[in-house]
Amino acid sequence: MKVEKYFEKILSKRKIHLTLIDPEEQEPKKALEIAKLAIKGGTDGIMVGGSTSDQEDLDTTVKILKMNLNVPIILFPGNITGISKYADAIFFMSLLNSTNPYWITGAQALGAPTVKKYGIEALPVAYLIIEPGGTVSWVGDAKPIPRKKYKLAAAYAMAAELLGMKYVYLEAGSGAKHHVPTKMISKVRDSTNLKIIVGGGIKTREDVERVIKAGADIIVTGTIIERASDIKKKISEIVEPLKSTSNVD
Ligand code: 1GP
Repeated sequence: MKVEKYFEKILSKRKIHLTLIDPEEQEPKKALEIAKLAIKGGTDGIMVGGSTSDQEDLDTTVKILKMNLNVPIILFPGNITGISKYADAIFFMSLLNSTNPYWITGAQALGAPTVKKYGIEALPVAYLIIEPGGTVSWVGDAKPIPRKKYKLAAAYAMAAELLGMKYVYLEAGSGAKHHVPTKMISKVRDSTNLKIIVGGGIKTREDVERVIKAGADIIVTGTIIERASDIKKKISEIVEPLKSTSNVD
C-alpha cells in the first residue's frame, strides 16, 4: 500500500504517530532495535533523517529497517544526502520560511531526479520552522516564525495549499523546550485543508493531547526515544491519546 493511502486509512479513524530516527545517533542494528520497540509501543511508521545525515549511514540504516519491519519507512531529508532507495516514501519538503533559495527549491531540484529514478513515493510537504527552531533552523537559514505570530504560520500554510502541497510540517526544532504553540496549530487548522504534521519538543502524553486537540494530524517524536529507558513503555504512553481520537466525530 502506498504511504499516502496508509495515512488516509488511519486518519479516517484516528491520528498518527511517527518515530524519527537520526541515523547518525546509533549503529544501524541499534536503530532497528529502537524501531522495533517503538512499533511494539504503537508508533505507525519510522522516519529516518537528520539535519546532518551521512549518506552511507542513512542507506545502511534504511535498508535494515526496511528488511525487518512492516511499517512504512519514510525519509526526512536534511539535504540531498537524505535520499535512500530502500525507503517506502520521502517527505519531499520545501523549507518555505528559509531565507536561502537552496532550501526552498535548490536542494529539491538536485534531489528530484534521484527520487524519480528510484521510484520513491514523494509526499509534498511545506516545512515551516517555528521558534526556537534549533539546529534545523540554523542549517536551513530559516527566519523562524515567532511563537505568537499565528497568522504568519497560517499564511505560509495557505500558500502551500494553493501551491498544491498536501502536508504542512510545523517544526519547533528537535529537542525544543516547548512544542509548537497550540494556538498556532489551531490557526493553521482553521485556514487550510492540509494534513498537519507537528514535531519538535513533544515529550509527554499531555503534549500529545494538546497538540491533537489543536488540530494536528500527525505527531512526530524523536528525542524521547534517545532518552527513554523503556522505549516501548514511553511510546505506548504517548500514543495512547491518539488511539482514542477520531476524525469521524
Ligand atoms: C525533529 O520534529 C522532530 O524534526 C522531532 O523533534 O526530537 O524534539 O522529538 P524531537
